[in-house]
Amino acid sequence: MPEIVRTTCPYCGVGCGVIAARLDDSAQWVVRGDPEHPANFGRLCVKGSSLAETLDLDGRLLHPMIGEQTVAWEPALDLVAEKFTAAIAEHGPDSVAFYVSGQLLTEDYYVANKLMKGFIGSGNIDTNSRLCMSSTVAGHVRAFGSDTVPGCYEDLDLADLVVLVGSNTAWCHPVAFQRILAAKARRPDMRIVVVDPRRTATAECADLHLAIRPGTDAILFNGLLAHLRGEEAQVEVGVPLEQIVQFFSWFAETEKTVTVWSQGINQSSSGTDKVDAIINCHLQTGRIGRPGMGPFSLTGQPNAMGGREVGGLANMLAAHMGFDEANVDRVGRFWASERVAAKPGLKAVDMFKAVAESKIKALWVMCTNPAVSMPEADLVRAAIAACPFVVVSECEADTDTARLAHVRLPALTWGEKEGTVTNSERRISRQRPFLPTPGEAKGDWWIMAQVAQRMGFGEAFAWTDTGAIFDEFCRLTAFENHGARDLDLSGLVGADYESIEPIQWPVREPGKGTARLFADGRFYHPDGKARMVDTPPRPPARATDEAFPLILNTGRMRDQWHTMTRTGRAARLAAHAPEPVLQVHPRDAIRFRLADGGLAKVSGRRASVVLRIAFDNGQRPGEVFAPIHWNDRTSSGAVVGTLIDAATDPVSGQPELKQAPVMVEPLDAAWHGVLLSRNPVELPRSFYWAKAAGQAHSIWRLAGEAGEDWPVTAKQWLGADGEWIEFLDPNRGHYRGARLVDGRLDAVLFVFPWATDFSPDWVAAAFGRAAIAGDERATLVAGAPPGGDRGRDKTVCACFNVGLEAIRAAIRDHRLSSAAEVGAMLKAGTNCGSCVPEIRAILAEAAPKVA
Ligand SMILES: Nc1nc2c(c(=O)[nH]1)N[C@H]1C(S)=C(S)[C@@H](COP(=O)(O)OP(=O)(O)OC[C@H]3O[C@@H](n4cnc5c(=O)[nH]c(N)nc54)[C@H](O)[C@@H]3O)O[C@H]1N2
Ligand SMILES: Nc1nc2c(c(=O)[nH]1)N[C@H]1C(S)=C(S)[C@@H](COP(=O)(O)OP(=O)(O)OC[C@H]3O[C@@H](n4cnc5c(=O)[nH]c(N)nc54)[C@H](O)[C@@H]3O)O[C@H]1N2
Ligand code: SF4
Ligand SMILES: [Mo]
Repeated sequence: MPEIVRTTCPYCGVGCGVIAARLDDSAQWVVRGDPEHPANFGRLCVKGSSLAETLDLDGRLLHPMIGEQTVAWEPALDLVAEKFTAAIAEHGPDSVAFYVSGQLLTEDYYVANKLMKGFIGSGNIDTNSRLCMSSTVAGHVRAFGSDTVPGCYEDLDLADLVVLVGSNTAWCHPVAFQRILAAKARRPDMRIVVVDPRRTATAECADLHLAIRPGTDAILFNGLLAHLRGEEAQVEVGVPLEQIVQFFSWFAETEKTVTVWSQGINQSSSGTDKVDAIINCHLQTGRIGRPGMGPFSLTGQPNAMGGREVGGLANMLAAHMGFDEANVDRVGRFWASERVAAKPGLKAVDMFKAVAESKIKALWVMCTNPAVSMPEADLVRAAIAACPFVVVSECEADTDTARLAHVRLPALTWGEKEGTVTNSERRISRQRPFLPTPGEAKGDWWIMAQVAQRMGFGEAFAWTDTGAIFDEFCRLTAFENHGARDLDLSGLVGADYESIEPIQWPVREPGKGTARLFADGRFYHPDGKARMVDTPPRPPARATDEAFPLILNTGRMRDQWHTMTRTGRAARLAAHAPEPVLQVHPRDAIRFRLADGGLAKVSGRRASVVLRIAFDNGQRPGEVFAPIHWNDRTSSGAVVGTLIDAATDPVSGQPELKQAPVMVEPLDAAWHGVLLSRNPVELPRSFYWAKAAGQAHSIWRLAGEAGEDWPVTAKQWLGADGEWIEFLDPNRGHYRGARLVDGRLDAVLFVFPWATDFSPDWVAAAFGRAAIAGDERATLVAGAPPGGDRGRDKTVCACFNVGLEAIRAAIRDHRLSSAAEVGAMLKAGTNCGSCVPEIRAILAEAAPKVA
């Protein structure tokens, strides 16, 4: 019997509908876009379309663990309840804390919030959305009186001007970006402006790219506001005046303008003001809530919005209600609890400071990896390690944070769990399970409800399924609402949970969602009006100096998700960026003696990381960029959060993650290596390594400072038994060794005396084979593929595995001049489209030579 399950992608806030299908029990699941889902109409980006490659159970946490001991659920839940109860009894409710995530489902999130704020009676629940969306939440509340996203994706189709600010939409919200490009293809007069210090893949597609000095967005948008009011403005943001004039006049003359922003705005010590500086320009022109126009914050995580709805941020109570007396009373009556928290709790940065100061005696981390993703990650790690009792709910057995836990609780994850998520346009969609429950794993809501019952809050946590939780949440949004709160799901109360179709809140009547708000000029401040907030520009909190002369900007790569626990499983996704690199302008490279492809030590005040240098002309001189994804499981030391001070926005508490002063120095290695192995390898010494997924193996890039006796070292790492084929040139520092077990390739190590982007694709392919023929064995250590070419290339299109060289050759040989022509010839860019901006950049680079 064919099985088909409609669900939602677990990655970004675009919230694409996904169909998982298989022909019968024995077949593999395949995943494709849901043509009927209004967020994507069938499209998926490369991460979404690779989901089926991430479903294996390798490395999953399948049983509760106390320390290193596997235990049954009963003792684990009892211990958690006992430790939290004891801490509360001895030190009060504010001595415990939950740190949760925008990747929890709404039902999970609701239970977490109800338990902490409703029954433990503390506001100490905060979320990784503090690092992500909190400046936008605060900016919305100041301007609108509510945390409301006024518009929807259709506005991107209808706009005549789309301004993308601090958003690498092409890589981070690819399906929304495809929508913008499709609109532009239909209506070439439509314009795209990108405001980003870097020339990103997004900027490659823009009509105008303002590569502003980091942190100057408020100056730019205050200047725009003055221009719109017919006033003079000084706009010194590090770009030529003509470009500013061009942007201002396009904005002034284009009624249908959407301004999209994300982390380049939010992750700032003045993020809330920057959000309001953008909103001010839309309020000034009345461009809000009408088709094709509005300020539009793209949410990052799949359920960042759902978390904001239930009240997962420490400074909100529940369901868009704050901590004023009337709301505390109202929520208390709804939950039938007399202990509802009466004041906000600790925001993420302050929460981990309180952990460090021993004020938090019991901490529960769910569905997030703060040991990697927090600023001052080194201090956060030390704080968690010293906390008397730490619980981590995870689907992975080993993460940088889980390593520090006293108790690890196995959570169901995407494909297994059930609930709802809300995307960037306020659209609620179902996530539905299609895989069997692995091991003893349980839904996050179930785990918390069990602990709540053991803490004595039984009746309030007695649900038997997620549908009942969702219904309770909908009733809370409707409770004594009378139009006073934007978040109103009264039309979903009593709905058939199984068959809920994607719908945008507010839902005041069954089946009737709301695409846009505020077109009527009514907002949620008591007087019904919006507020223009004064937003005097402030520079980033930390300035460069002689010791730390460069600004480190951090963010995302196209094909990885956060700390790589899911995307890191797919070989297809590893190909685009197999190592953590530091992007550096060639001018800075000269200044700091850095070589393209060499290693460098990047230092902040307390810590340093090692990254590979990549020259990039799209970087502004004086600024470098590093990805956030690599962690202690995938690298020897590339956690960029350790370099960043936790300077926060005074209103939102969001930390400044985009502008950190650093020093960069070249790192001379005695040797460089590439290691491929079918099995995990414990690398015994502290040198540089970064690990990536291969098809049937993993691949490590290595480097070390001291020479090795390679035939000996290789066998220490990989095992001396089995059959070894080796090549050694001791004088020139080359070594190549392959280990076969029962005729099958087990591991290969290549060592070079210099840095190289050597990529042994022909050896990688050999891992797929059951046996290696005798005459083929020598090619394993040949240092070049049988054909002769050294096989060095960079994957551009991950869907069809098309490399940079093939695209360059096709452009050159066939005089191709558009991404569409490249697609027609090589298929590159024709599936998910994520690489189209890169193909355009390759075309641009080739253009003068063709002409
Ligand atoms: N591939 C991929 N996609 C993702 C994610 C992922 O991990 N991988 N994560 C998801 C999540 S949770 C989030 S929050 C979103 C984030 O999505 P984005 O915000 O688009 O991604 P980032 O790379 O963090 O940063 C965006 C841009 O801000 C720019 N920037 C830095 N400083 C400034 C500045 O001062 N002014 C301006 N105007 N720009 C600046 C950076 O150069 C960068 O290009 O992505 C989501 N989508
Ligand atoms: N320097 C710097 N730091 C940043 C950012 C930046 O741009 N620069 N961006 C920030 C932003 S916007 C974000 S959103 C954060 C993201 O940072 P994190 O939230 O720390 O990153 P993830 O890897 O998404 O962590 C999710 C964890 O949940 C686990 N998990 C997956 N599914 C489930 C489930 O169903 N239940 C449970 N219990 N666990 C599950 C995964 O295995 C993983 O370990 O990083 C922030 N940190
Ligand atoms: S754009 Fe990609 S990552 Fe985001 S929801 Fe859609 S398929 Fe998933
Ligand atoms: Mo995020």
